[in-house]
Amino acid sequence: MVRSSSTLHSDRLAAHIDCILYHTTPHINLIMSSSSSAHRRAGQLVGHLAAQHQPLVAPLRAAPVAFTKKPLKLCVTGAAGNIAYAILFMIGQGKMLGNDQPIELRLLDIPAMANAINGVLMELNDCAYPVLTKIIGTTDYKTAFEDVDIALLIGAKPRGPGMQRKDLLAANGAIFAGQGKALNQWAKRTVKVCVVGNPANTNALIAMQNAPDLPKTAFTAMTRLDQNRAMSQLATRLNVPVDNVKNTIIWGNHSKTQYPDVNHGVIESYPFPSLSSPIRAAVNDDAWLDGSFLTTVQDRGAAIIKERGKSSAASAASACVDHVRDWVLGTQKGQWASMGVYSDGKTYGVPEGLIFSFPCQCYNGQWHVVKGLKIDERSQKLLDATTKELLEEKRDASAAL
Ligand code: NAX
Repeated sequence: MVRSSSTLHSDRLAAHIDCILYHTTPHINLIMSSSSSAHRRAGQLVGHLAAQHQPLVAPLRAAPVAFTKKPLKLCVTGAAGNIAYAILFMIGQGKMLGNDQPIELRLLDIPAMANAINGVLMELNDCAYPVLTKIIGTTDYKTAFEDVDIALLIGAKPRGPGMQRKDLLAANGAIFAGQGKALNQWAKRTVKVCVVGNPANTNALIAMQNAPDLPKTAFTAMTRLDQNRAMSQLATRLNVPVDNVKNTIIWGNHSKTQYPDVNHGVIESYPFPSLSSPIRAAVNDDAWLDGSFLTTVQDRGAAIIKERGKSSAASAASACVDHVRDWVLGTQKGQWASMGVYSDGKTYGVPEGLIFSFPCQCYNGQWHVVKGLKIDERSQKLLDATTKELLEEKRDASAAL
């Protein structure tokens, strides 16, 4: 572009004005509040400079940012635990619902953790996150769940030494039955519930069964961490950005029987920027996809405990952020999110009445299972195995309650 000498001259002048303004702006503010004639002169100066070079003056006049959205009430259970210690700060940073969405946070844990909840609350306050317009710590279900829009049911009883699976199901069944009843009584009728606490699918089912006045679609279990783990394995294997890996699916239970399915996914911009390739073709190694890829994703939780000495916390928190964000704000066009949702008995042969992970698309605040995918014989066997486990968990949980 050819620029005239007068344009260059005015650019240089503008740079000088920038410099003057940068150094004098705080001073001008000070004068403005101290004397009316100085105020007038300073006002004229600012007006004059503003007319010449708008951007730097504009912030002087900018009003404080006001939220235009109504606050959402969001409850996190297990608020004194590890996952909560990561997710609460992500929520405060606006990563779940956007930084234009004010949130009233409720932190729920058991009475023995009352001091710990208070400590977390103090730290959240100290972060001075603008989106957190109110934070309440509580051990009481009514305070936690009243009028709540979103409930993240993270708190659960961990498996103790020598604990049988049916004991674990019984202990958690009691917690999630109680929380289901409390949500039924207190929550908004449009509440969205994401169950993270294990066994997540069956806990979500129990909560749902105990909330007959809420729609079944309100209850979901988190399998997004498994999806993210699968995407990351594929991206590493192919040396592509993880965002290029689309539509991997987690079917079934959040457990070792889950089926991470790559048959419907693609790698975008692979092998060339203008092309997309089916994942199987891109990887070109079925033995790996059907072998160590599968077991790595299925066993990832245990592998992290082995290395870190503690279970996944930040990655679980991040996945929960992804789950809720997609549910509330929508999945991107053509993209699927794996979510444990209520099975209606008409989809992919999964019997009615389980919380089963399916590929979903979300829009208008609702999830919709992606229908019509072709399931091959090998995949069907894997779907059957995870269905069988969920039916057993359901039976054992009902027997224990
Ligand atoms: P922590 O043991 O650190 O924290 C659990 C918290 O829940 C504790 O503060 C405990 O006091 C509280 N709690 C127990 N009963 C409660 C109740 N009735 N009401 C409210 N709070 C209650 O566990 P953390 O590492 O945070 O994990 C939480 C749960 O997530 C566990 O069940 C864990 O197995 C599960 N996970 C689920 C994942 C998933 O992908 N769905 C992955 C990560 C994680 O393993």
